[in-house]
Amino acid sequence: MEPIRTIHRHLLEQEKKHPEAAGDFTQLMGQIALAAKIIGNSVNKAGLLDVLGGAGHTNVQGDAVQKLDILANTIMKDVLLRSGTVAAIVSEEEEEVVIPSAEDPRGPYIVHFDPLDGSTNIDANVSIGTIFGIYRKISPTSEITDEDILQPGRSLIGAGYVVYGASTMLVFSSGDGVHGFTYDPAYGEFLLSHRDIRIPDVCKIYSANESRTTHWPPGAEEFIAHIKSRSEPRYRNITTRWIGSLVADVHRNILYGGVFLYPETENDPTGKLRLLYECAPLAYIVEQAGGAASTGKLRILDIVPDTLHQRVPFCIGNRDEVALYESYIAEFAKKLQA
Ligand code: P6P
Repeated sequence: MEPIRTIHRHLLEQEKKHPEAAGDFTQLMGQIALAAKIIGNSVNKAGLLDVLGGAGHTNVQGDAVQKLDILANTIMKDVLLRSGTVAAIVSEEEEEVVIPSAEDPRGPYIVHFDPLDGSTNIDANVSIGTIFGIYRKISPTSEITDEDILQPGRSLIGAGYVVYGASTMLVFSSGDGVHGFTYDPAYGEFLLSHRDIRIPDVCKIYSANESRTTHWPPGAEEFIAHIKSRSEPRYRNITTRWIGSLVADVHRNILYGGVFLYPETENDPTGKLRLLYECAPLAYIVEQAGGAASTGKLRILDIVPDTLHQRVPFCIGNRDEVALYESYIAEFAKKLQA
């Protein structure tokens, strides 16, 4: 049996590979793990606390906010802003960038996060998740600038997600592979359970909300029809799975092999999912696991954001299927122009 390996031990061993490291990243990840434990505890008891249901208002996106969204956002903000490791944070639940108060020490990192994604599933006890991405502050002064906040995903120095499901699992990468840690309440620790996760080179699953196919861009529906047809050995056993919870759908597809698709529509011409704190961190993770992520035209990690809450069309999973999706979008765009 592999020796018990806590996330903290893993982080310290990763830190040793970087002689220049001052320990801030280890401290930051430790605080994110703490926030995940606290949020997981509330999620697991949600049915018993007065945290189910709507909070009675919408967020900056116009999405109905759930009470658990607010709780998770408060926990993430409090833990990160007091950690002494961040210069600023961006949250799905915050309209503007948030910086530590004058009393709290600042650090070298910028953290983007979606505190609790999939909130429409909370009341039905379906898996939900937290997503985070970590950048270095790059502007020379202590001021927080767009240069610091609107960095492309290729500048990420770490990213990950927490999936609150049958167990609470924290999956992250700092550029040296993707590793999964499962929370063990007996120890109160995240223990290494999935070392060096690689997306299998089989497309067993496709994930899309097919109630919207008629609104997708030309080529998207034809892509799904291609892989559904099972006309190639690669797709012989393909099936569809749609939880409607981004973290859960992407996590499953990384482990089993599959592709997730949320295209733009005529009503949402830039798609539904957010670049900074949903698509870019997940794209970083999936590329580290051997997969790919695209808008259908652009590599997600190459997009330089224009605004904090920018949305993008999203195709993520097996490298071959993301490339195939891009070819369908390109082919049908050409047909339209002809
Ligand atoms: P739809 C949840 O609301 C979310 O933001 C993602 O977690 C999920 O993948 C997507 O929206 C589901 O969208 O249109 O199928 O409800």
